[in-house]
Amino acid sequence: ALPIDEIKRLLDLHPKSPSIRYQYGTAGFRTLGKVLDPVLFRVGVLAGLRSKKLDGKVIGVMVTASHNPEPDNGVKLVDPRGEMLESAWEIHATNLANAATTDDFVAALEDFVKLAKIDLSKPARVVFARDTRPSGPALVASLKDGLQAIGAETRDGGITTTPVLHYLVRTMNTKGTSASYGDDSEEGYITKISTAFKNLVAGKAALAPLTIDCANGVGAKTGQQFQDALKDTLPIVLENTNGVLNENCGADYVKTSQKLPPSLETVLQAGQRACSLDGDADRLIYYYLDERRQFHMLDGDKITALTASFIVDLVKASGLEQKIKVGVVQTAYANGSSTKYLTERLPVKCVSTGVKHLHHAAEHYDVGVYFEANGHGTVLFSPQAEDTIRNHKPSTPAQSTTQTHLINTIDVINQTVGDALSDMLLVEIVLAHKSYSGAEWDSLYADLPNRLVKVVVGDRNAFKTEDAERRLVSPVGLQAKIDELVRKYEGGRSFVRPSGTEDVVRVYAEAALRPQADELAFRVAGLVY
Ligand code: 16G
Ligand code: ZN
Repeated sequence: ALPIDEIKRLLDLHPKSPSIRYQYGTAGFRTLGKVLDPVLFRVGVLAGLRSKKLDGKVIGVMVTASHNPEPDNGVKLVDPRGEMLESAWEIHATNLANAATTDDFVAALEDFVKLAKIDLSKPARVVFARDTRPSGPALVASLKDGLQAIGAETRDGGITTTPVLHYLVRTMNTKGTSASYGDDSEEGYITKISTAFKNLVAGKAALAPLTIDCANGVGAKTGQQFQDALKDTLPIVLENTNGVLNENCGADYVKTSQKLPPSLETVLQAGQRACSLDGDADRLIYYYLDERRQFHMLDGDKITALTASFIVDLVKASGLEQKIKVGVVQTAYANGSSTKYLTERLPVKCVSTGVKHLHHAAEHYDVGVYFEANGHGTVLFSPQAEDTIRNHKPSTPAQSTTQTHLINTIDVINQTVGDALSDMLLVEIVLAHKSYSGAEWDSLYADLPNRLVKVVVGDRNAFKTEDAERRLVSPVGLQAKIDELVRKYEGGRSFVRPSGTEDVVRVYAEAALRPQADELAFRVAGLVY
């Protein structure tokens, strides 16, 4: 049975204000850090139950609010293979978080245990970590109370990136099995990835220094570990390592404002490439300054184009073309030029925004490359594809070399979730192999000018979409008006969707020319408002 008395005693230390309603959304619970204390306790209990439900497999809990401002915080659960929490449980997380009183919570818990058929005699194992936010330590203390209340065996991953936490979950669950994903420690993570990186760039021309904007977040810490591990291979310069989190810097700032972080203006030289991480280091945006110090952004779509073609080339050169099919997953936010470029070369699927949709769709390919335009993404190798690659008998020395490259590529990539630093190293590998500068990479295709605006509306739930969020079905009649507007713009495309993380509706527009893209976005926003 549930340890009711212990749960009640500890829960009373974390009372919930009746006026706040929490919601487990696309990125878990996310709001002001100072109102999250009761949520963390309840998430601790839920994580324990999730582990029991899965026969004692390790569940992850990450305390972060990613690219949000410093006062925000959040929490999300990670399932045993390092993937997002099964969506059917999101509603239970929301219910438990909102139970008003101690008695309500215990009643909700008992109902849930019955409904989900959870065997309480099973063990519970949970690993947790947090980013650098000031509200983190107190929230972790609340989480630990929740884990104690349900009797979970815990491991504190400390202060680390979201992708490292995902890696820990996967490695703890596969330890000592044939599916082992590496050593279950942060050092294991750094060693696995940096070793594969070194193997892949061995013999290539010396790499030019790479500047990383760490968003003043936890990526600075992991970035430094890579800096040390790669000191003889890739000179890394870390910027924005301890100022205000995500303020005027970071991947979200760069992608949204389409600008260089002001703090890099004096640091970055013409022709030099650099990249920005977000606050928990699971998003990556590259850029460079041309000779005239003009800023050029290389976003998630450009990363897809670069890395997918690299993998396709390796597969071909290894003689595996018939056995392994590479495909790409994008969302409606993918630049139209990237979709055109990729569709001419590979199967491309468009899905709704949010990692769980992309990840799931990517699993349907032998090798699935997915990046959101905002820079979150990774590459997934199906278990069969991995076996095929590892067991392939090359018929020439050249095939043998590329096969080894493919195997190392698998090890550089964090397949559990988008990982800015691992993705960054993958990009560096491709640039080294192709001898590309930022400009050459950029010239794979030319981005269509685009604009994203947010609109505050009375009720964002009135906006319902279909066709991977590319068309509105409600409010009735609005899509027809958007279509009519879009037809007036050369190369025009626009869509409207409710945000999953903010109380707004987002409008995206692109067109052949910059002023037209801006105008279309604002005119569509005018229709929505
Ligand atoms: C979350 C998603 C991200 C998505 C973004 C869209 C995860 C882990 N993260 O940050 O993939 O791009 O939401 O936000 O799924 P929006 O719904 O507010 O536009
Ligand atoms: Zn993030």
